[in-house]
Amino acid sequence: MSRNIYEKELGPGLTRRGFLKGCALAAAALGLSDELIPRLVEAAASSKRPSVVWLHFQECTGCTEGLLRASHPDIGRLILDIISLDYHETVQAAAGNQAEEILKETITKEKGRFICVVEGAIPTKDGGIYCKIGGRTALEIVKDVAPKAAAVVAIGTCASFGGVQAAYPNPTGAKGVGEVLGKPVVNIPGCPPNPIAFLGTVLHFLTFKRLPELDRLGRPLFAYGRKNHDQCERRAHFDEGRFVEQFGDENHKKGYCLYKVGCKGPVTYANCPAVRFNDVGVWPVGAGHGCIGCTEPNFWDTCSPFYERLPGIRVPGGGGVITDADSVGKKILGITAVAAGIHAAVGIGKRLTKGSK
Ligand code: FSX
Ligand code: SF4
Ligand code: F3S
Repeated sequence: MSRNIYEKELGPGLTRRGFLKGCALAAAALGLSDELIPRLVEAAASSKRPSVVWLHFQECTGCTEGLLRASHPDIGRLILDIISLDYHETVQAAAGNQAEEILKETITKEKGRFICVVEGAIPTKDGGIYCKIGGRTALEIVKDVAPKAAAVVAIGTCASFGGVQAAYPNPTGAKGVGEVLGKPVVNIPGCPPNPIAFLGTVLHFLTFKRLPELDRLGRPLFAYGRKNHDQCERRAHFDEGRFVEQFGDENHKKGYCLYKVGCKGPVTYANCPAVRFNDVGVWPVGAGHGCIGCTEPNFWDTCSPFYERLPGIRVPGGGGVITDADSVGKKILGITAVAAGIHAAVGIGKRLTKGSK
């Protein structure tokens, strides 16, 4: 059964076992009680799959790679089974005028019903000339497509907040989708994001006919409601003052806390330790590297240098409070201001849920 444009690449469809496994993972991430799981499975199995138009702008395509080519085939397959991926510039077979025709046709035929997924930031400087597809700027495309959609999902930190392109000095004036549109969007940040955050959001939408609850930055609370630091398996070491002093030392080998070698888990809202990545169940800190805060707005500026410790964190075990507000500190302290600015720009909140029912 040719159900979407990616079918040929992935081979035969999802097995029943894989389908249920993917649903169970999404249900766990969403924090659903056992009684609600059959409802989610039923919604996922429904033949009414929402049409998805997936736009690519300034990015590395890691979000698509992470989602669809994950070494977690069940997740990738399930995502493709519950949506109708009608336009996706990276994976579609169509090219040139034919591709542009498909886009036009889909947004006309599915107006008010399709989901617009945006991957990548949008350059706004000099009329947006730094990213063009089919003769139109990213700015023109997103302003044409997004208002016709039932919901807009920004996938990855680039689409959510500008990402690496928006890092100082942001030569192309790159911005996130919500800021460019001046209206609420669902942000699924991460560089790249965990596929479960996207899958859970779509399944929530299909099951309950509304988007999941969002935080003030438009991020689904089920995935971004808690700090990595509060769910980290190394947290006991932090609390007891046992730290890696430098990469490769004895404490690193023992799996101690990575705070002193730059981990930004204490200021990063994500569920990486709980959900982990791929079939092998790893996440950066689990693999011995500090979190660099990739789900946070402007983390390239605010969380770097990545190997310097966060200031202003109470360090147990005699370490005291790191008060030397060096460059990292000043930038980290700026996170709240930046976040508040974005919030004001996109006005995320209840309106989104209401508007997309
Ligand atoms: Fe950005 Fe997506 Fe980072 Fe890349 O395409 S969030 S650069 S991993 O993957 O947009
Ligand atoms: Fe885990 Fe990093 Fe927090 Fe240490 S600082 S407990 S490694 S999240
Ligand atoms: Fe990103 Fe930190 Fe998770 S770097 S992938 S939010 S551990």
